[in-house]
Amino acid sequence: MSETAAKREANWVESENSSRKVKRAKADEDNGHFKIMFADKEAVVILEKTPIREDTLADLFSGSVLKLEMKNDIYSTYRLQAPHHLNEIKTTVVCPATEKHIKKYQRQESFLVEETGEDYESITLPYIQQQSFSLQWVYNILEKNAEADRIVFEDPDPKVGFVLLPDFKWDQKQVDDLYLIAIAHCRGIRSLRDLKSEHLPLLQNIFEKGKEAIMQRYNLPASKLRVYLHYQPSYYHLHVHFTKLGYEAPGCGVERAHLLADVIQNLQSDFQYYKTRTLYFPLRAEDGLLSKFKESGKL
Ligand code: G7M
Repeated sequence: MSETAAKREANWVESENSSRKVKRAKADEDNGHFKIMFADKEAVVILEKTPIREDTLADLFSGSVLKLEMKNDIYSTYRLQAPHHLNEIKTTVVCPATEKHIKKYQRQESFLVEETGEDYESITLPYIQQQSFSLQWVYNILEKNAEADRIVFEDPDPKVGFVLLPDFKWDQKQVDDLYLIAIAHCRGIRSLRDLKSEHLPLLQNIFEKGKEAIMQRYNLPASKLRVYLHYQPSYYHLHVHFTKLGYEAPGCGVERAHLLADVIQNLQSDFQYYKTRTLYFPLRAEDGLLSKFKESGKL
């Protein structure tokens, strides 16, 4: 540890219904990086300020303390201290976190990789077969062992069925940042690269029924939705992202997101499209897959 290192400890109180659990949380600060430990297990903790909702504005203005910072002519800036109930921070915890989880959430430079069909077979596939994140959370959802009360829609068919539920990035407090994921019931489709024309009924079913369910539950028409797959995904089990158009969801840029409507059309015109195409995607500096591309002289 460097000379600037500091240790902080706090009680982390978890409350679910009426029960409260207290865990000891330790943060070791080393040159501005925090390593968080819960009960001596390494953890990733993601803290996010959520959007301000229009329906809370009256409460916000009447219940806050305003401190003037500066005033100049018609312009002034303030520090606003909001009441407790409007000052929550959405907190996501991964614990115990693997080294790979810790790297995933660290700020890192990215590099665009060009992957031919052959590169996928010789570099990417062997890597993801050895190194990918556990899919336990996905199976827990499909088997109703977790998040069952959050399911928005399910088609139980083993071939074309799926579960639609809020992505854990969405706190569901406002539709402005709506984010749902549809997880296919069938197993074994790792990513875009495994998709063939035989999967068209599954993809079309997810597209149509997912849009219908979102219209029914959130009153958002298809024209307000961005429906896409990631390549590379973080989790190699087929799932589709549904986000509100206009919300810049992480990973919705052209270098990572593939519109489901395009994926369907591409497979309709060429059943081998995703097996043979060169695909481009960003990888972060410490991603092991990037090292494999470098070792193969591809970068
Ligand atoms: O990048 P990829 O296409 O693999 O996206 C996976 C999505 O799953 C991301 O948008 C994550 O936020 C979401 N996600 C990851 N986990 C571990 C969970 C979870 O446990 N529950 C839910 N509902 N979404 C998750």
